[in-house]
Formats: sequence, structure tokens, C-alpha cells
Amino acid sequence: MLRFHTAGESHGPALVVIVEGTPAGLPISADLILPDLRRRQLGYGRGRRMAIEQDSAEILSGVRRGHALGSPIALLIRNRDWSNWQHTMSADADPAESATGARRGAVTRPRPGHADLAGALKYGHRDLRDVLERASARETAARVAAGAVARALLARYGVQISSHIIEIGGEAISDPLAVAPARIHALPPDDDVRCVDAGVAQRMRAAIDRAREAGDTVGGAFEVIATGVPPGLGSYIAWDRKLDGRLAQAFMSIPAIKAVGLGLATGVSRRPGSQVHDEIVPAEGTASGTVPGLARPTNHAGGLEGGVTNGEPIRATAWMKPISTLMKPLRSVDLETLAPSQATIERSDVCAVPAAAVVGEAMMALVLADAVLEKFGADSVAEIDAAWLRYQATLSARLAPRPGQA
Ligand code: EPS
Repeated sequence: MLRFHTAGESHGPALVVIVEGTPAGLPISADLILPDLRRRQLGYGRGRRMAIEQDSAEILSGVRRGHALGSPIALLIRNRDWSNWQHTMSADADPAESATGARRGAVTRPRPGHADLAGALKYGHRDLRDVLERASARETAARVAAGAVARALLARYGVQISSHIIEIGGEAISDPLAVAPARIHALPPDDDVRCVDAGVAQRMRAAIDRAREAGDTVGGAFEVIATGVPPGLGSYIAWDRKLDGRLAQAFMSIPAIKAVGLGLATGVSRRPGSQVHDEIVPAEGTASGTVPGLARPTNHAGGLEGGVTNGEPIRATAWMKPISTLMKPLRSVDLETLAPSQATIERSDVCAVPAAAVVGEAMMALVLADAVLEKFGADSVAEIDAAWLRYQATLSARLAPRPGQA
């Protein structure tokens, strides 16, 4: 089992993540985690915070001489902005006068769409900063670091994960499922919208510019794909072992995600069965996925049937709402007086869909790595290597024609 737990506030000293269950012997280094952290910071429409931060992960435990020990891996991502917030975010009851950063008053006007109001009602906070600091999507940097560890395990077995942006501010590509996985894997990591259609990408940037000028924000959608996934991860035998359900939960937990779909997603409800289900045919030459000798001409199912991977690429889409901090704020109330008021303005992004897609890749990696460990054993990579090879041989044997049968 692969589990992870994050801690940290947006403007506190650092984010922390503990990843438990990494098999012994897996090569791990801080350099391996860095590219994903940097990719999460990119994206057209990001705010000024990303100019301050230069996210990198320090390995505090669980790795020795470049290899996982099998013990919990603790990673630390420092917030460079902390020096501007030491006084506001101090853990001391009475911060020293020497604490750096502005002296900020309490936040009392909840932003519609953010966790501010619901969080204050739940925990009894009077200063909404006590809610928003943890509800902030800054936490996703820690998830991306954990996801990089999961991705390293998957890469060893040929599983590759990437994402592309399919919609921003109403500008969308027409048929995301028709985009070949190889094209998505090949998108340049430093592209600021990571959309396969340059014309649509330009319109997405323009939509973000328009929103910024209007003091508004925009959402969108991204698709995460995983190729090289073996058949047989997850299970149909119990609700909580279905991998589609586990992926949906993981995606829905990303801040601002309001809907998740697999393959055709909501498109399945408008078509007859004959146009939804993916036919099974003998492979002419190479297989379409990882099932030897078989091909699926389409992948409307998004790589999962019955909550089990079927060997085709996994394709998961998430729809993201616009960021809830608006420079031209919506109506709210001041919780101190209950007088009508405008929502608080915090420094924020106009659009974070490209960044959220990188978080989606991390969540996909964490769910798939967990499922791989479940199926192939968990203690050391040597054991997983052996179980993996045995399974490949078993699959070929299961699909061999049976003597005496037509
Ligand atoms: C951040 C995500 C956003 C940023 C945050 C950093 O978080 P939120 O969900 O609170 O809008 O706004 O940066 C700030 C809070 C800031 O000081 O600008 C991220 O992804 O790192």
C-alpha cells in the first residue's frame, strides 16, 4: 500500500509530505522530484506568488545513497514567501517584535467559492486566515512531490503519465479522446497552456487576459492519461477496490475540481451502447494496449471496465471551476458585523488549470502506484520485478488458443 499525508500552510515556513510504502531499492533523488514541482508552478494566468517561490524538495528520511529504504519518505518544500509572513503566521502566541513581514489584520469577509465560510463555521475560526491558509492550493505542491515518487515506481514498469489542457474559459479542443497518447506525452513541459492545438491555445490565453482585465477568473478542464498500464489493477469484487472509484476520489480532492470523468465521461449517456462500448478484436501486429494479441479499436471506456484496468491507456478528465479570489469581488458579509460587504481580496491566480493538470498527474500516479503494489507485492523492487515478469508470462498463457477448441 502507498499512503501519503501532507501538512503545511500556504504562508507558513514549509510544506511537508510523508510517503509511506515506497518499496526498498527504488532509486529516488531530489532531482527526480524537481521537474514536476517546477511544472506545477507554470501556466498562463498564474499570479505573482509563483515569481517568489522556486519549489524544490529536501529529502529528510527514507532514502539513503540514492535508494528508498522502505521506510517513510519525508519531503520538505520550503515557502520562500515565509519571510514576508513570519509575523502573521507565527506559531508563537505573541510573536516577537523582530518577526519579519507585514502586520496583517484578521480576514473576516469570506470569498464565495472558497472554503472560508464553511471552514469558519466548522472549526469556529474568527479569522478566516485560519481556514484559507490550509485550504489554499499551495498544498498541492506537496502532493506533486509525493506523486514524483509514485511516478518513479511506475516508470520502472513502463507506465508513463502526462496531461493536456482541453478547455480554458470556454475555449476547448473538439475531441480530446481523439488525441493520441504519444502526442500528449510529447507536449513540451514548459509550454504555458499545454494544449495540442496552437490556435485553441492562443484563444485560451486571450480568455485569461480578458478575465484578468475584468478582475475575473476562468476555469477549464484537463485530461490525464497513463500508458503502459497492465490489465488487472483494481477489482470489480468490492466497491472500494474499484480503481475508477479510487481515481475519481483522488481527482475530486484536487482543489476547485467539480467534476471527474473517464473516457467518454458524460458522453456515454447520449449514445447507444453500440457507439459506447469498445470492441475486442485480434491484434493485427501490435496490440493496442498491454494485453498481448488483442486490440481495442476505440477507448471510450478510458482504460477501465468493471473498475479494473483493461490494458488500454487510462484517460481521466477533470473539470475545474474558476479560482474563487476575484479582484472585482462578489457580494459577501463581514462576519464580525454581518453587514453586507465585498469579499476579501487575496493575491491569487487568474487561471490555474495547467497547474492543476500537473497535480492530476500526481494523483493518478499515487493511485496507480498503490494499485501496482497491491497486485505485485510491496516490500522491495526486486520482488515486484519478479512478480511483474511472472504476470506477463501468465497473461500470455491465459490468452493462448486452447488446444481442441475452434
Ligand atoms: C498557490 C496556489 C494559490 C495561490 C497561492 C499559491 O492558492 P489559493 O488556493 O489560496 O488561491 O494563491 O499563493 C498565495 C496564496 C499567494 O500568496 O499568492 C500554489 O499553487 O502554490
